Amino acid sequence: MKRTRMIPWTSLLLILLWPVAHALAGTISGTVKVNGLRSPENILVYLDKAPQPAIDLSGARFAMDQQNLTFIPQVLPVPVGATISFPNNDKVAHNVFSLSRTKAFNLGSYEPGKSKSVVFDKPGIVELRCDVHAEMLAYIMVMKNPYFAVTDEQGRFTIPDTRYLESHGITGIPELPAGRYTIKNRHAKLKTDSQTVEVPATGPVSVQLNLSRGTPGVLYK
Ligand SMILES: [Cu+2]
Repeated sequence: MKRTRMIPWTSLLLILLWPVAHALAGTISGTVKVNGLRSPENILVYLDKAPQPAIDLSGARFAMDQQNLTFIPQVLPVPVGATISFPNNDKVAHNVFSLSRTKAFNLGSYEPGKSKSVVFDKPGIVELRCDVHAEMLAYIMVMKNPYFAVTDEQGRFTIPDTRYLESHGITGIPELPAGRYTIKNRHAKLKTDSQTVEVPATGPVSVQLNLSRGTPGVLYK
Protein backbone atom coordinates (compact mmCIF):
# COMPACT_ATOMS: atom_id res chain seq x y z
CA MET A 1 0.00 0.00 0.00
CA LYS A 2 2.70 2.43 1.09
CA ARG A 3 4.87 1.47 -1.85
CA THR A 4 2.23 2.09 -4.51
CA ARG A 5 1.66 5.55 -3.07
CA MET A 6 5.40 6.35 -3.11
CA ILE A 7 5.83 5.80 -6.84
CA PRO A 8 3.39 8.41 -8.14
CA TRP A 9 4.69 11.01 -5.68
CA THR A 10 8.29 10.52 -6.76
CA SER A 11 7.32 10.74 -10.40
CA LEU A 12 5.35 13.89 -9.75
CA LEU A 13 8.31 15.44 -7.96
CA LEU A 14 10.59 14.65 -10.88
CA ILE A 15 8.10 16.07 -13.35
CA LEU A 16 7.81 19.24 -11.28
CA LEU A 17 11.52 19.75 -10.64
CA TRP A 18 12.95 18.80 -14.00
CA PRO A 19 11.79 21.98 -15.83
CA VAL A 20 13.12 24.15 -12.97
CA ALA A 21 16.60 22.66 -13.19
CA HIS A 22 16.42 22.70 -16.95
CA ALA A 23 15.40 26.36 -17.11
CA LEU A 24 18.43 27.35 -15.05
CA ALA A 25 20.94 25.35 -17.04
CA GLY A 26 23.18 27.44 -19.20
CA THR A 27 22.99 30.49 -17.01
CA ILE A 28 25.98 31.96 -15.23
CA SER A 29 25.21 34.18 -12.30
CA GLY A 30 27.76 35.90 -10.15
CA THR A 31 29.05 38.74 -8.10
CA VAL A 32 31.90 41.13 -8.68
CA LYS A 33 33.90 42.41 -5.70
CA VAL A 34 36.09 45.42 -6.32
CA ASN A 35 39.08 46.76 -4.52
CA GLY A 36 39.62 50.51 -4.75
CA LEU A 37 36.41 51.49 -6.45
CA ARG A 38 33.47 53.20 -4.76
CA SER A 39 30.86 50.92 -6.27
CA PRO A 40 30.88 47.55 -8.05
CA GLU A 41 28.26 48.73 -10.57
CA ASN A 42 28.51 49.40 -14.30
CA ILE A 43 31.17 46.76 -14.87
CA LEU A 44 30.83 44.86 -18.12
CA VAL A 45 31.10 41.10 -17.63
CA TYR A 46 31.20 38.95 -20.74
CA LEU A 47 32.16 35.65 -22.31
CA ASP A 48 35.14 36.11 -24.57
CA LYS A 49 34.43 33.13 -26.80
CA ALA A 50 30.89 31.85 -26.88
CA PRO A 51 28.33 30.74 -29.44
CA GLN A 52 27.12 33.55 -31.68
CA PRO A 53 23.44 32.78 -32.28
CA ALA A 54 21.64 34.89 -34.86
CA ILE A 55 20.07 37.81 -33.01
CA ASP A 56 16.83 39.33 -34.25
CA LEU A 57 17.48 43.06 -34.02
CA SER A 58 14.26 44.06 -35.80
CA GLY A 59 12.61 45.08 -32.52
CA ALA A 60 15.77 46.27 -30.77
CA ARG A 61 15.70 49.66 -29.06
CA PHE A 62 18.80 51.17 -27.50
CA ALA A 63 19.27 54.74 -26.39
CA MET A 64 22.09 56.81 -24.94
CA ASP A 65 20.24 59.62 -23.23
CA GLN A 66 21.56 63.04 -22.32
CA GLN A 67 20.23 64.63 -19.14
CA ASN A 68 21.74 67.13 -16.71
CA LEU A 69 25.06 67.15 -18.60
CA THR A 70 25.30 63.38 -18.19
CA PHE A 71 25.10 60.42 -20.53
CA ILE A 72 22.63 57.80 -19.33
CA PRO A 73 23.55 54.97 -18.97
CA GLN A 74 27.26 55.18 -18.25
CA VAL A 75 27.88 51.81 -19.90
CA LEU A 76 25.65 50.59 -22.71
CA PRO A 77 26.40 47.12 -24.11
CA VAL A 78 24.71 46.23 -27.41
CA PRO A 79 24.97 43.28 -29.77
CA VAL A 80 26.93 44.06 -32.93
CA GLY A 81 24.69 45.53 -35.61
CA ALA A 82 22.47 47.42 -33.16
CA THR A 83 21.30 50.98 -33.74
CA ILE A 84 21.53 53.40 -30.84
CA SER A 85 19.59 56.64 -30.66
CA PHE A 86 21.04 59.67 -28.90
CA PRO A 87 18.10 61.75 -27.67
CA ASN A 88 18.87 65.12 -26.18
CA ASN A 89 16.59 65.30 -23.14
CA ASP A 90 18.57 68.08 -21.54
CA LYS A 91 18.04 71.82 -21.31
CA VAL A 92 21.09 72.65 -23.40
CA ALA A 93 22.54 71.58 -26.74
CA HIS A 94 25.09 68.75 -26.89
CA ASN A 95 27.53 67.59 -29.51
CA VAL A 96 28.09 63.85 -29.14
CA PHE A 97 31.15 62.39 -30.81
CA SER A 98 33.52 59.41 -30.78
CA LEU A 99 37.12 59.13 -31.89
CA SER A 100 37.18 55.37 -31.21
CA ARG A 101 38.40 53.01 -33.91
CA THR A 102 35.34 50.79 -33.35
CA LYS A 103 33.09 53.63 -34.51
CA ALA A 104 34.17 57.20 -35.13
CA PHE A 105 31.41 59.78 -35.63
CA ASN A 106 30.38 63.30 -34.82
CA LEU A 107 26.67 64.04 -34.48
CA GLY A 108 27.18 67.79 -34.42
CA SER A 109 25.42 70.12 -32.03
CA TYR A 110 21.70 69.60 -31.57
CA GLU A 111 18.98 71.09 -29.44
CA PRO A 112 16.90 69.60 -26.61
CA GLY A 113 14.06 67.44 -27.91
CA LYS A 114 16.06 66.29 -30.95
CA SER A 115 17.62 62.86 -31.49
CA LYS A 116 20.08 61.23 -33.87
CA SER A 117 21.08 57.61 -34.30
CA VAL A 118 24.12 55.54 -35.20
CA VAL A 119 24.52 51.88 -36.26
CA PHE A 120 27.30 50.02 -34.44
CA ASP A 121 28.53 47.46 -36.93
CA LYS A 122 31.90 46.43 -35.49
CA PRO A 123 32.68 44.81 -32.12
CA GLY A 124 34.69 46.85 -29.64
CA ILE A 125 34.59 49.81 -27.30
CA VAL A 126 33.27 53.24 -28.20
CA GLU A 127 34.18 56.10 -25.91
CA LEU A 128 31.58 58.85 -26.07
CA ARG A 129 32.33 62.48 -25.44
CA CYS A 130 30.58 65.80 -25.85
CA ASP A 131 32.32 68.66 -27.63
CA VAL A 132 30.61 71.22 -25.40
CA HIS A 133 30.97 69.56 -21.98
CA ALA A 134 34.35 68.01 -21.23
CA GLU A 135 32.99 66.14 -18.18
CA MET A 136 30.54 64.10 -20.23
CA LEU A 137 31.80 60.54 -20.75
CA ALA A 138 30.18 57.17 -21.40
CA TYR A 139 31.00 53.87 -23.03
CA ILE A 140 29.23 51.79 -25.63
CA MET A 141 30.34 48.17 -25.73
CA VAL A 142 29.62 46.53 -29.07
CA MET A 143 29.48 42.81 -28.31
CA LYS A 144 30.22 39.81 -30.55
CA ASN A 145 27.73 37.54 -28.79
CA PRO A 146 24.71 38.05 -26.51
CA TYR A 147 26.46 36.54 -23.47
CA PHE A 148 27.22 39.70 -21.51
CA ALA A 149 25.88 41.72 -18.60
CA VAL A 150 26.53 44.92 -16.69
CA THR A 151 26.74 44.64 -12.92
CA ASP A 152 24.11 46.25 -10.72
CA GLU A 153 24.86 48.44 -7.68
CA GLN A 154 25.66 45.33 -5.66
CA GLY A 155 27.98 43.90 -8.28
CA ARG A 156 25.57 41.17 -9.35
CA PHE A 157 25.07 39.86 -12.87
CA THR A 158 23.44 37.06 -14.88
CA ILE A 159 24.60 35.77 -18.29
CA PRO A 160 22.71 35.75 -20.55
CA ASP A 161 20.96 38.80 -19.17
CA THR A 162 17.57 38.06 -20.74
CA ARG A 163 15.87 40.72 -18.64
CA TYR A 164 18.19 43.38 -20.04
CA LEU A 165 17.92 42.09 -23.59
CA GLU A 166 14.13 41.80 -23.43
CA SER A 167 13.81 45.29 -22.01
CA HIS A 168 15.59 46.45 -25.16
CA GLY A 169 13.35 44.45 -27.50
CA ILE A 170 15.60 41.41 -28.03
CA THR A 171 14.08 38.00 -27.40
CA GLY A 172 14.87 34.38 -28.16
CA ILE A 173 18.44 34.31 -26.89
CA PRO A 174 19.31 30.66 -26.17
CA GLU A 175 20.87 29.51 -22.93
CA LEU A 176 24.54 28.66 -22.92
CA PRO A 177 25.33 25.14 -24.05
CA ALA A 178 27.19 23.09 -21.45
CA GLY A 179 30.91 23.63 -21.69
CA ARG A 180 33.90 25.59 -20.54
CA TYR A 181 33.91 29.35 -20.97
CA THR A 182 36.18 32.25 -20.13
CA ILE A 183 34.48 35.10 -18.31
CA LYS A 184 36.12 38.52 -18.55
CA ASN A 185 35.41 42.05 -17.38
CA ARG A 186 35.82 45.54 -18.73
CA HIS A 187 35.77 48.78 -16.79
CA ALA A 188 37.83 51.90 -17.43
CA LYS A 189 39.40 51.79 -13.95
CA LEU A 190 39.77 48.05 -13.37
CA LYS A 191 42.31 45.50 -14.46
CA THR A 192 40.89 42.95 -16.85
CA ASP A 193 40.69 39.55 -15.23
CA SER A 194 39.60 36.26 -16.68
CA GLN A 195 38.17 33.20 -15.03
CA THR A 196 37.20 29.81 -16.38
CA VAL A 197 33.61 28.77 -15.81
CA GLU A 198 32.28 25.30 -16.38
CA VAL A 199 28.62 25.37 -17.37
CA PRO A 200 27.08 22.01 -16.48
CA ALA A 201 24.48 20.21 -18.58
CA THR A 202 21.88 20.91 -15.92
CA GLY A 203 21.67 23.38 -13.08
CA PRO A 204 23.00 26.90 -12.74
CA VAL A 205 26.57 27.92 -12.02
CA SER A 206 27.73 30.89 -10.00
CA VAL A 207 31.07 32.68 -9.89
CA GLN A 208 32.76 35.45 -7.97
CA LEU A 209 35.17 37.85 -9.61
CA ASN A 210 37.61 39.76 -7.44
CA LEU A 211 38.86 42.81 -9.30
CA SER A 212 41.29 45.54 -8.48
CA ARG A 213 42.14 48.98 -9.84
CA GLY A 214 44.40 49.22 -12.82
CA THR A 215 44.63 49.64 -16.54
CA PRO A 216 42.11 47.51 -18.44
CA GLY A 217 43.01 45.31 -21.36
CA VAL A 218 41.30 45.22 -24.73
CA LEU A 219 37.73 44.01 -25.09
CA TYR A 220 38.59 41.59 -27.91
CA LYS A 221 41.95 40.45 -29.18
CU1 LIG B 1 27.23 68.24 -23.75
